[in-house]
Amino acid sequence: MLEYVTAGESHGPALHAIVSGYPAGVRVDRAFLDGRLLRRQGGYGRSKRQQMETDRARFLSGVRRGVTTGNPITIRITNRASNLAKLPSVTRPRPGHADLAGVLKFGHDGDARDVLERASARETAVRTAVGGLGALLLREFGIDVFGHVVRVGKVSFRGGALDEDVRDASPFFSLDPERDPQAREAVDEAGTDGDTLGGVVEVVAQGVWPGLGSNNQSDRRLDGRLAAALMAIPAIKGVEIGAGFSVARLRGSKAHDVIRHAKSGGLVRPTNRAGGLEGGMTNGQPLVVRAAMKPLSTLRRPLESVDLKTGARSDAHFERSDVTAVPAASVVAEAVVAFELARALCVKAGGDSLADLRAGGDAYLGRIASWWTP
Ligand code: EPS
Repeated sequence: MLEYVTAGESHGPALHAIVSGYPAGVRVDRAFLDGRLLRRQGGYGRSKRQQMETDRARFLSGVRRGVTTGNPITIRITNRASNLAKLPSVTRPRPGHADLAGVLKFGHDGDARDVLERASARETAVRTAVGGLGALLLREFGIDVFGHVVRVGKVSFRGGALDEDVRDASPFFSLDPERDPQAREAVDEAGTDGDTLGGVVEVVAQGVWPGLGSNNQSDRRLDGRLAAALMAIPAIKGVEIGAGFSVARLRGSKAHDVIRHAKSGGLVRPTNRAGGLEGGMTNGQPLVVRAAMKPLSTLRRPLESVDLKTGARSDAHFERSDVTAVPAASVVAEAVVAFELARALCVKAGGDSLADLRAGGDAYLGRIASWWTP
């Protein structure tokens, strides 16, 4: 079973991930992975920390001569800003951050430093590398996972063709260059006010086989796994699949995607309100998921809090932070979706190696070819 754990503090020496169950025989395209890490560091509204880091994935196990071996894979990303021992105590918890709940949970004598070091979204760097491995596996099967930003604060971006060049040229990783200046203005205004902005990201996966995930057990439903993976990105407060919350307003007759014979053979779904998932399984349509990110909780103009050492009413702690990290969240969301899809594909096609996966995949796709083709 494809799975991973991560370790590392935001200002410790490095972030690590161990990925197990990854098939042998996949060429590890370092430029592909590092490109994603670089993209996660980008986007308008990021703090100076990103200028201090140059995130690169190094492989300490599970890869030989650039190809995965089937052994557990260890990834390391070095932190350049690794001054943990010198950082001050944090006794004034930030509303919205892990600080308060973490101190109550772990103790730490009223100091949230150890809590926030692990809660920091810096950890998503290594999750992006893990998801990149998922995306590499999917790419072998012509499955493409594309993340972009659809809202920053009150500015919504119109959708367009899923064009990497357009997205990557946008300071917000949007597909709507006309609206980027509006978003830039909103971020500048929030920054001047010592405030922060949230937004919404969307991930679309194309070429996905039907039948990934399962209706059979709750923990194998892919909609549930995707929602859990997306909600587990720091600051994500809501997840939608396909038409999402808006489908609740519709009658059943308007909510579902009818099934028709395609002229070219096979079946066609003229709409995709289900977002490519029915019954906890992919249905062969593009997968469409969205995640809503709250505004970051570290405010230069801090909110009201209480000093846990003295008990006095106090302004919350401030340390360097982004005005917005929604563009980065779109990269992380893309990564976690890719990992979940890769995991589900390994379950469906079976096999410890890429060759076995191909054989399993070919047999399956051959069996359903009169109904669905990639
Ligand atoms: C982040 C790195 C962090 C923060 C941010 C995300 O770096 P530092 O703490 O050194 O400034 O900029 O984390 C948060 C927003 C947070 O609340 O923890 C990163 O690499 O994404």
